[in-house]
Amino acid sequence: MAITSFPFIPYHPAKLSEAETQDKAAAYYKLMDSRRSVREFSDKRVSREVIENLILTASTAPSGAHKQPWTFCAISATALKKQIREAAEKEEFESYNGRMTPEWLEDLAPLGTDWQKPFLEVAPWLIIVFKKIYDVKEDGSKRNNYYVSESVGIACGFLISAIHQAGLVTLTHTPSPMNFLTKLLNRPANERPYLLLPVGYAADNVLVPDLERKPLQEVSEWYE
Ligand code: IYR
Repeated sequence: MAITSFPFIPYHPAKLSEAETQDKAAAYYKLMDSRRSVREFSDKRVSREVIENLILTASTAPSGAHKQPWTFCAISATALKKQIREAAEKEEFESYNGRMTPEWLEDLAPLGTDWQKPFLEVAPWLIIVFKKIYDVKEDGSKRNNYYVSESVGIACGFLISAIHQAGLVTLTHTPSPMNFLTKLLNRPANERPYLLLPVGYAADNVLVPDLERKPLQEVSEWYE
């Protein structure tokens, strides 16, 4: 073990029976398999406290050297959501009308997406995730972060599962290029926009594409 003067404390993971572990694993799979990306939202209010807990959950994710290299910007302000929608749609219009390849557009066709993003205004909250490519210390000096994209990706996974288990919906929106978000949210030089997640309740009678997930044998190889 590494010689360290840093404190270690006891950790007591849940001790479950084999049967409980089996049930929990199956139940969590069932819950997560019922998640769908949703693009039509209700404007029903979601409290700030709910969003705070979702963000706290995301921030429990493991990260390189425990740097937690992320900032979650939570937006409910109507005027700002409108500005974000306008800027995102401007970029998306260009993407759908020339920047994306015909192959890409063909791959996207089953999802029914286009350049219009009304959910950016309808959803009660937008969570915009920024990755911190380095930290700025109090004296203004820079300190490196590690595996930043991996860390922030994992945190976003935690966030998406937390949103789902709270009975809310989201989608991973990546307007491209995303630098307009840095400007609109006035983010510092060490942050880069990573992902935009609208959060709210699904619209009544919402439809989602009829997609199937790959079976276990297609997504796994076993070396027992
Ligand atoms: N960013 C665009 C296009 C888009 C790209 C992929 I890959 C998707 O899975 C979905 C959409 C948009 O948000 O519409």
